[in-house]
Amino acid sequence: MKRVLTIQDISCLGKCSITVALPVISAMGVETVILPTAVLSTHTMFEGFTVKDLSDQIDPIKEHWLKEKVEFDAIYTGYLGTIEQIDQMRKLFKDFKNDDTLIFVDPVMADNGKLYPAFDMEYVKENAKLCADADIIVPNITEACFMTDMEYKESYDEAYVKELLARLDKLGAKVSVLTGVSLSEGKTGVMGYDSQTKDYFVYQNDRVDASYHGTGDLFSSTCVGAMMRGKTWQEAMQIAADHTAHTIEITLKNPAKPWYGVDFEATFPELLEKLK
Ligand code: PXL
Repeated sequence: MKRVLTIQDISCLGKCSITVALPVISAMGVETVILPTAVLSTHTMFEGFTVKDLSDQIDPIKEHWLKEKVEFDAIYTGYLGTIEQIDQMRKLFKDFKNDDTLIFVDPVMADNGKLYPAFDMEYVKENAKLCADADIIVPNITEACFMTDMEYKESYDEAYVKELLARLDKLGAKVSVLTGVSLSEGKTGVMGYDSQTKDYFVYQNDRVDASYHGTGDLFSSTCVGAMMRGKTWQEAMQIAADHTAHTIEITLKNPAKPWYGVDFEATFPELLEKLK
């Protein structure tokens, strides 16, 4: 069984980051080790959330694992809290990376043209540097614009997305994938670029007119899980895009109308079906 380390916050209530990655990747048949960067009462879209930074735990936990000679098939980072933690990630990648370790960086920090409340441009710059150490990065358009100093646009064409991918590629990751890319009316999905083969990859599915927190984390977790189950990055992106869209559709049918996260608990059977 493959073993993934995922490093992100625990938002106790909110269905995002670790509370999505751990159940989803585990359910996909992959051992999931967690390293929490902070504990929050809720994700940061709630008002009045509490935060306990766990930066001082990262190095001792890492040292213990090194002593135990633990190895990871993939390291997947998501929402980190501070610049210091980004620096800690660079070191941790070096400590655990071997020729086969997949480094998957989701530079979670912004959406819909805006940075999340906790972050500033210094944080953006450090995240851009972290991308250099990654095999795959999966920013949304907002995060990519911040990291590459490109103007954020709500409506755009393929040339804009390709320019954004070219700029992302310069950050140094092997594969750059933009999420939330809409290349025609009523569609949304991903567009990726492989710096080694120089190939583009586009996948679009029907756009569901709703936005929920944690969908990026569901997408990334599904991708990592699928790659660990032997799918190529392109196959994994397609599975993850379909699975995220399907989960949003199911959530929209919930009469309780959840607002802070998607009903990913309801769509595991379909996810496992997609892995067959
Ligand atoms: O899903 C991204 C995310 C992760 N962690 C925290 C967040 C968010 C998005 O708002 O606030 C704490």
